[in-house]
Amino acid sequence: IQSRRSLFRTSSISDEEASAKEAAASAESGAPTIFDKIIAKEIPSSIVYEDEKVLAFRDINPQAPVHVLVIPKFRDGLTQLGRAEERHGEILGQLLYAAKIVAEKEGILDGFRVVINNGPSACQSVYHLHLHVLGGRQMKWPPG
Ligand code: TR5
Repeated sequence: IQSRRSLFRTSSISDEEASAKEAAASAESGAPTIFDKIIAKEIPSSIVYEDEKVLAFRDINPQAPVHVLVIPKFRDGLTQLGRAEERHGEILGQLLYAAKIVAEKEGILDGFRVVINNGPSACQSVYHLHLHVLGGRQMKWPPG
């Protein structure tokens, strides 16, 4: 039964699993991510909102007409939500509030979704905490 199941698995799902696991493994080293270069403006991005502690920019591979990533400028150990500690409470609140500001700026306050992918089984690919703000189309539930 197990092998029949694997036969029916699409290759894209196993590719996704493999790259998610690879990303998680490299995150263990604490190495900088692509988002550090975006924060340092070494790589251009389409910035929607910025303040002293938070940066919000358009996702390069949008999953909805509005797809913006909200990140802390200082990662401070927050590679993923599952690594959060009590001391991160303030920045976590600021990120969530910035998501609301983004939704307002983008004109989707009446309906938007905020997503955090945590770890390989949620397909997290960049190990610098980020909120996805998605909207501009009808969302479905449950998500995939
Ligand atoms: O999969 P998770 O939840 O970790 O989300 C990471 C997100 O970062 C994905 O939605 C990617 O599309 C997005 N991403 C990856 C890169 C990138 C980006 N968004 C904007 N600009 C980007 N650059 C320049 N390079 C990326 N590798």
